[in-house]
Amino acid sequence: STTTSAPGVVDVIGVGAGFTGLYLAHRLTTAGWTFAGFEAGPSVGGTWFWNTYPGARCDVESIYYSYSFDETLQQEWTWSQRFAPQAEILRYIEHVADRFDLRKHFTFDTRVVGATWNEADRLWDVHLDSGETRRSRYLISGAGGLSTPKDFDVPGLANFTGLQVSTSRWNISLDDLAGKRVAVIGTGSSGVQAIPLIAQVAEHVTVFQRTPNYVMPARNSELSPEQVESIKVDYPAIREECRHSLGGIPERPVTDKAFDVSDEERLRRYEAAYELSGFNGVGAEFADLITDIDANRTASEFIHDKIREIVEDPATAELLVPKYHPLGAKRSCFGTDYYETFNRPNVSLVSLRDEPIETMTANAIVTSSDTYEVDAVVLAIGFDAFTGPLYGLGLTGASGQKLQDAWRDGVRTYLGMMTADFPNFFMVAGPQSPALASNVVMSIEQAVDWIADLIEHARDSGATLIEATAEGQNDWVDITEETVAPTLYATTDSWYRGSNVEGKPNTFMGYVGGVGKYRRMCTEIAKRGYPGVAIDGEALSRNL
Ligand code: NA7
Repeated sequence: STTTSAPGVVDVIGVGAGFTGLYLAHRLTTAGWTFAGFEAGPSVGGTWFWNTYPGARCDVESIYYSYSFDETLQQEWTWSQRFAPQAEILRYIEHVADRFDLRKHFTFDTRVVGATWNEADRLWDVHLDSGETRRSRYLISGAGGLSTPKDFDVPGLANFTGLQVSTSRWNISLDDLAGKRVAVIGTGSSGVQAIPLIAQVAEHVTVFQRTPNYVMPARNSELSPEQVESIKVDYPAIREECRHSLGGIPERPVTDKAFDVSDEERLRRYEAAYELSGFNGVGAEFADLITDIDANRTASEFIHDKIREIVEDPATAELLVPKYHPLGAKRSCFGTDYYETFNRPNVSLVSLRDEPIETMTANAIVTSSDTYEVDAVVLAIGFDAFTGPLYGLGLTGASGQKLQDAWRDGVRTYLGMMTADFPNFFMVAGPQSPALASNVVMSIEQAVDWIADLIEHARDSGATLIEATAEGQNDWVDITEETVAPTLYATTDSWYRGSNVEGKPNTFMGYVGGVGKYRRMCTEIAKRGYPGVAIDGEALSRNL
């Protein structure tokens, strides 16, 4: 049963076959929609298909970072580790694709390169890199938020003739770096995970660090059968708890503030939290760590001291101390032997704040004060977050403007899922949603379900046009800004704010009020008949 009678028109086109695309295909086809998915890569997996660099794993525990929509699925799949490596997460995604027979809904090796709203027919004309155009009533992006690699904006890179590889498009084996002099540029989550493993095989690793980050021990471990069992017996209840939490993982209830306790007590608590690690570790020990800079300083300095304890060379330790931003205000990293790696005789650190890269030669990186001869350069420089993948879709909206023009001064969305002037277009894990400040798989399920309910609601009333109202969008932008304003995210440079990409507008692109609160708002909006959304041109007034 389809709503679109025109020949060759599909109800929904979905972009991407990662965690979002696969659940979209499952949810929508189960509800009777026709669905065509397009995936640029040769297979399923998205992020977990491409990011195969050594040490790649998720910082959210796998028992949570997995689908919750099917009880049998979560009972039959067994994670081997607390933080599963990339290969195991990819195997899981492949298992889901096969188990629910989802591959047949996708065309692989095919990238969406343009999409134009056709107002007369109320359809999207979706242009593919194969040269074909496909038409759909709805267009839903599952292109992800951290999927478009940042331009390789390192001076002189083109001169370098040695081995060059990026973490986000890793296409060599670790053995290819054996015995080589390797430069690693970038010390975010990817660099932090890769560096200790590269150091084990390379002759020498020189780490080029621009901004030192907080790296807490991941404390990864094998999951015992007993641990797995204890999760599985309670899985539905645990998932429900996650849905109503702040970050989509079970929360430690913390209500007191850093200065409510004595210095000794605070230190004792940080020590205990340091043993927990993860997002429930030191950064979550007191309720005011992300809002009060003085409170935060106590936690930040606790980590600074840990670094000074671990790293033997005092000068290297000082360079590694993250002194430019408060703990948690840009994405924290979780590592295995990260700081310990700098005690190895074959690892050295270059601070790009002290000696920026000026150029490269065929076999060296030249900074303002030295020349570093290397055989290989590993780029771990991050992504054009949120808007990169969306602009890559080449959307043209109802008034003929491109999405990047509509958002020239900053992102504007309704609930992070829709944007005015782009009717029947939806984003999952988009900007101004809580997705990338949370267990993203759980946020993806919530968004897909909400969008599916909305288009079913429209179908039930025979409507074919869904668009965010200007009023709804203004209110949501205000809410995201009011939510972030009292936090330290608001004043810290990070990819959440577009600071890592030259020329990007400096606005915070997440919603940090928590997944539980967000879910309640979204559910309430649906119950009230979708204020903030015009359906066939009709909108209820005042939304949020
Ligand atoms: P990130 O977290 O954006 O880290 C990129 C790193 O590369 C970071 O240390 C940057 O320094 C550095 N960088 C970026 N551009 C350059 C140039 N041109 N020269 C030198 N150094 C540079 O990306 P990741 O892939 O590690 O992680 C992305 C997310 O994936 C992560 O947050 C998790 O959510 C999963 P900067 O801090 O900008 O000074």
